[in-house]
Amino acid sequence: LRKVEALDAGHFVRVEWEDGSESRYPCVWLRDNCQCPDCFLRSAKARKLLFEDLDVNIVAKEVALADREKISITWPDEHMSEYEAEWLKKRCFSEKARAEMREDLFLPECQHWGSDLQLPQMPFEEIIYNDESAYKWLCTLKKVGIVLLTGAATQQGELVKLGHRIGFLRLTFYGPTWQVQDKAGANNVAYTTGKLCFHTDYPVLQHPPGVQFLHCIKQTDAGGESEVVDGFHVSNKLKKQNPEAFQILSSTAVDYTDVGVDYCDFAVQCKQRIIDVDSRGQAVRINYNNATRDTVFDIPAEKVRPFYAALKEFNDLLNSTEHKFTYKLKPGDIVTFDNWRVLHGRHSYPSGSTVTRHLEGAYADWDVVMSRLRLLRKKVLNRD
Ligand code: OGA
Ligand code: NM2
Ligand code: ZN
Ligand code: ZN
Repeated sequence: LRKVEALDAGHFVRVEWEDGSESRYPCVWLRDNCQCPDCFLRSAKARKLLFEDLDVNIVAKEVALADREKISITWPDEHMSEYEAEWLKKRCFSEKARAEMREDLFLPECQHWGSDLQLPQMPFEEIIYNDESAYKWLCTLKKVGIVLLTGAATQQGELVKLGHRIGFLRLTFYGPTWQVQDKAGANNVAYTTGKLCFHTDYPVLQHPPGVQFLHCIKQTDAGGESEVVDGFHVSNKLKKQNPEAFQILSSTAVDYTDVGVDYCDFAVQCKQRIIDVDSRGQAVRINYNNATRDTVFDIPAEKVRPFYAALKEFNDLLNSTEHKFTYKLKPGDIVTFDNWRVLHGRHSYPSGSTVTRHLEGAYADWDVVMSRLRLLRKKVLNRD
């Protein structure tokens, strides 16, 4: 830091850095983020200052450079605030600094793929015991949307270990973990030997699980292959090739239903758009499971056929050989994937009197996964 001054009648503070560049900070934000013990609870890294005690029109009364490492501000009521150079630099409001901070916090980089996917693989053991490997696993999961972990034991319980590795698993009505196998009186189409067309799990929940784990314990000889497709990539394609279909799928609220008994009894209902988009029209979450799409469809009758036509376009694109990637899980494999982005399916397999195929499944929330990723990064890269 080499200079600090108040601007705009005290509404802004401008600082000049050693390299000659500058940053400007709104005073209301500076006062709001005073780091003194009265305003900030250090132990919780959280604001103590109440919003009602903040004057949103506040101006700085006096600004000063304290050595070259921090600035101090005196407010009209004589309250004093100090801000360290490094702390300020990180929070610079320039477009570039904010983009960097955004990338650092949320890792928005997204590599789209089609049938050319090079399925990322890592040994299960490694990510359990090695922080660098675990960090790499989660970075790849975020960026590519899918990672295959290999060499897990061929018994139940490996996903509970994975849950402990990240923090905790997401409990749903199907239990803390759930067994995908042919079941008499199945309470879900997944628990049969039938084909599952491309879907995301659990769009019937208001906040569908962000991450899914499927651990192959037993695999059938015939059939049972897995398929995945990049839902964001296909959404982009749809938007280009058929903007009207994209518009319909990203605006129509589809009813989902799931009624039954498992971990406990349930009667879940939800409305979801099949392609969820952000304010810029970018797909941020796919909510599509044809099996749990409700018979109830709460839209005007004349909009029904156009909706089906749009969904057919999307479904066809998902299934095009250009987009889908097919593989077969081996006992000991755990596929981990972004359930908001990657749609998955499986081929049917012969039914019989004994269980010939068994996967254990579990969910995690992106909040938990990203939290672990940030902590591992800090540890591995030895950063603040
Ligand atoms: C599921 C599912 C995949 C499989 O249970 O939701 O997609 O390969 N299973 O059985
Ligand atoms: N299972 C696999 O949306 C769904 O019903 C997906 C969920 C039964 C936990 C299947
Ligand atoms: Zn203060
Ligand atoms: Zn599924």
